[in-house]
Amino acid sequence: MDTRLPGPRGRSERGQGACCLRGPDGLHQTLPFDKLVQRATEEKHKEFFISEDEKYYLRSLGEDPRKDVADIRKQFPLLEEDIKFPKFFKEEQFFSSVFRISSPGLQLWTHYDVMDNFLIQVTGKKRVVLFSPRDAQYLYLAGTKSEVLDIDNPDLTKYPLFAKARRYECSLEAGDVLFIPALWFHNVISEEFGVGVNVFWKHLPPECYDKTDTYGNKDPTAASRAAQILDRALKTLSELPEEYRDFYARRMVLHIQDRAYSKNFE
Ligand SMILES: O=C(O)CCC(=O)C(=O)O
Repeated sequence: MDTRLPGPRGRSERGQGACCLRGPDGLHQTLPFDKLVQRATEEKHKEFFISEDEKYYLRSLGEDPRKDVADIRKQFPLLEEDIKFPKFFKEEQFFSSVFRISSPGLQLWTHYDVMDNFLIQVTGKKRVVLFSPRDAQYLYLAGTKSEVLDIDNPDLTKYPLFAKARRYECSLEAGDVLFIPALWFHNVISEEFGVGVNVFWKHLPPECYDKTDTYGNKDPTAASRAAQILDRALKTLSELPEEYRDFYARRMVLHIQDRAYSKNFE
């Protein structure tokens, strides 16, 4: 069974209540919170949905996941007293705090978020592999995620450039806090049953962020607008015969490199 999950999947509805899980077939199942935690601690289950070695993952959400962001202090008020966020940002920069519970062996695919983030490990061990945003060209991106799922044994015939991506690896244990800067790619594997909390905050001026973003992973509005304009430019280029399209596309790439790449890197 493939234990790598495509990003957040668990859904919590209130601390003591039911958790909603999405199976591979897209169907939703609910499980009482204590049962979810119980199953997440087990490597092999007596009770399961699909297979005895299935993995469980809780990623808490806001009251209305389409409108509200997760704040562990609101959805799990009993834990509020226990939560003290590191004071590295102003209260008004706070975006979300996400409760995460994972089975041993659960792996989240490589992705980036658009906000700075503290990943706080409460219990269990986790391996985190990070890639610089400047290695994005080697990661075969589909949106915010990398298509290279098996980062330890990548298929280099399919993904030859991945060999050039430089990985930074660390191990988190209970009490450790990892700072994951915005745009840094991260791949997380829980080596043991794990409980953790994320804190995301806005380090850019608030107007830069997409107001409809409840997960902290929608690109800043200027980046999305620029991507739309680029799509229009590409459509316009497609009016040309292939040889011309290729020539002008290469000139555009050079123009972008010259005008928009930072001179401070490399
Ligand atoms: O630790 C986890 O379960 C996931 C962490 C993560 O993806 C994040 O911090 O954005």
